[in-house]
Amino acid sequence: MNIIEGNLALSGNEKVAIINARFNHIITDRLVEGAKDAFLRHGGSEDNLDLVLVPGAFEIPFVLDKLLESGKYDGVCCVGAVIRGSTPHFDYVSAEATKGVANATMKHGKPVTFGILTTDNIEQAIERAGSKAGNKGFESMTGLVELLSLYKSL
Ligand code: INI
Repeated sequence: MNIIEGNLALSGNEKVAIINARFNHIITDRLVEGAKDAFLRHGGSEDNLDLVLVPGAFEIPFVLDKLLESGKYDGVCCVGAVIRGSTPHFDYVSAEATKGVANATMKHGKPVTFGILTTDNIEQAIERAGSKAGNKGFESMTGLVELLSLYKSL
């Protein structure tokens, strides 16, 4: 059986963007730190890493679409934190962010990863932003590194 899979080694030439939603930035800034750390640890060059800031997770898909359309990036890592409140707002924002990221990814055929937390409360978000449940930004960028490698062999 031929197994086709990516590895976790970047050449240093890959051009990558992180899109970060500023909403809940106490959390999302930690996700960016994790994503940057993963990119550099796997051999990425800081000069080839751009950070694009948007107001909230709802805006991530529109900017993702533009970045992929530009042809400047080999892949994009999306991070954000949608935290449930007392109204249905959470459901709309998280659904649009999820659907929108998937749609833009399918449209452009480039590697994109989803590091947008959707949590019931701030504690769950803190746990996933560099404390007891790890750092989802780091995990999301690590996934992107693997996909960048895999796409070269597909
Ligand atoms: N945006 C988030 O990224 N996280 C949230 O938890 C959130 N909540 O709960 O309101 C949120 N709302 C803002 C939204 O993403 C848009 O920026 C805003 O509606 C303007 O379009």
